[in-house]
Amino acid sequence: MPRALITGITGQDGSYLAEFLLAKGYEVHGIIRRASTFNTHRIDHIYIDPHESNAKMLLHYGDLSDPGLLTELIYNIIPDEIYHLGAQSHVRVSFDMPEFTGNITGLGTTRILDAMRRSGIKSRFYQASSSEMFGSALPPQSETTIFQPQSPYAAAKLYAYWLTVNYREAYNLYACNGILFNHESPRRGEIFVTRKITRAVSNILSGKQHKLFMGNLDAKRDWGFAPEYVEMMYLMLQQETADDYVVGTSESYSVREFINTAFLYAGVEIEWLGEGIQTQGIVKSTSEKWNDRLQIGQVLVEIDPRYFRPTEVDYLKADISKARQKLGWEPRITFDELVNVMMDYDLLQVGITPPSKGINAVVAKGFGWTNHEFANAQALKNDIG
Ligand code: NAP
Ligand code: G4F
Repeated sequence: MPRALITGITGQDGSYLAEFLLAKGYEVHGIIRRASTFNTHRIDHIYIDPHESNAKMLLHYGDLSDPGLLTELIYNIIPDEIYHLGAQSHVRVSFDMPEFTGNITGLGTTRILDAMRRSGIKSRFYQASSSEMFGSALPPQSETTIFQPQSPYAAAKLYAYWLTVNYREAYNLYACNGILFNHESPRRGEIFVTRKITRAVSNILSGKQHKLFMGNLDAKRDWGFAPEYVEMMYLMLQQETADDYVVGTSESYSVREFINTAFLYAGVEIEWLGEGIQTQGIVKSTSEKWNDRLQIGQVLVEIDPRYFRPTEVDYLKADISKARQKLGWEPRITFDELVNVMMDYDLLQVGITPPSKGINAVVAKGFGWTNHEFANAQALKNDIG
């Protein structure tokens, strides 16, 4: 039975990857941080008590700041594959905590690679590199684009990227960089922009929130569906030789377009007034359902400069030619389907029956294994089976 070790197993990607590898028959080991409250909600549904003979997911306490422990874990587990996803992953926060971000997001990778080198264990290694490393480089960005990082997070990821390349060349390790563009899902952390928007739309429609306060509306991102992207992580480690790959959709949309699409799916048309920090998103029209809750002209979106970044990444759009050619990568979930599935989930959380077009689309395209998010939703049970 193949054995994998995942750092960051409690995160968005770690949870999907764990599910994916368990379904492939792997024994999955994950490193989790001790917290004063439970932080395992994304993996609770796949957890089986280790005393049971069918328990294939085993969790170990650890931290990326602790090299001795990482070495011990790798030495004892002897994983065939290591997926290094753990990081301080928020770009805005990295400006507030630059040194911490360097320590965890940058040096964390060194600690794992060096644990592999010192223990002599020949695991295959995946580094969660990021399109954020391209920074101000013009789109479309590919494996050969020159990196121009614009944040402490991007600089830390770039250091980790080069360490991965260096250990591959210096010590002949099977080590890959997946340079992944933004990928989202109902499990996305609540302070990343997509989830902030889908939660806010749902909260506004249920009367729990009055307005959505935003930063830069004009930044453009190449947004894909996270469960698809973890399949690519796995594929990168199954090749004959280790290499680095860009993974994205090759389509790009602005934050403003994301907001429009999310509101519209729920039955609210947004019109934009003003410019810069005076920009406002108001209700242009609504479906009948919201007549008693929203008024035409009501302000739903405003700008709060607190959410601006000291330096911004304006435009990310992937050139996926290499992954397409060598890994057979073809993104399956469209931008609209992604927004829809996130909206379906967040509407359910506030007790609103969602249109369900999103969940039906992802199930129809073979992502039935993401269904647990919707398992308690009576309204959807008949649809998703
Ligand atoms: P995420 O949801 O923020 O998850 C980050 C994970 O890292 C969590 O499990 C977190 O644990 C863990 N972690 C943080 N600090 C740690 C530490 N000191 N020691 C051990 N574990 C620690 O991130 P994600 O969206 O799943 O992304 C996964 C990886 O891909 C990250 O490295 C991210 O930078 C990178 N990436 C993400 C995207 C994207 O669009 N999602 C794109 C490119 C690259 P807790 O749960 O305890 O906080
Ligand atoms: O959702 P975001 O915070 O993601 P960002 O900065 O692109 O980083 C994410 O993707 C990277 C891959 O490129 C990952 F490496 C990284 O770990 C993370 O997953 O912000 C997206 C855009 C930015 O331009 C930001 O300025 O949305 C803009 N934005 C506008 N208002 C906002 C907000 N972002 C957040 N988080 N909150 C706002 O209110």
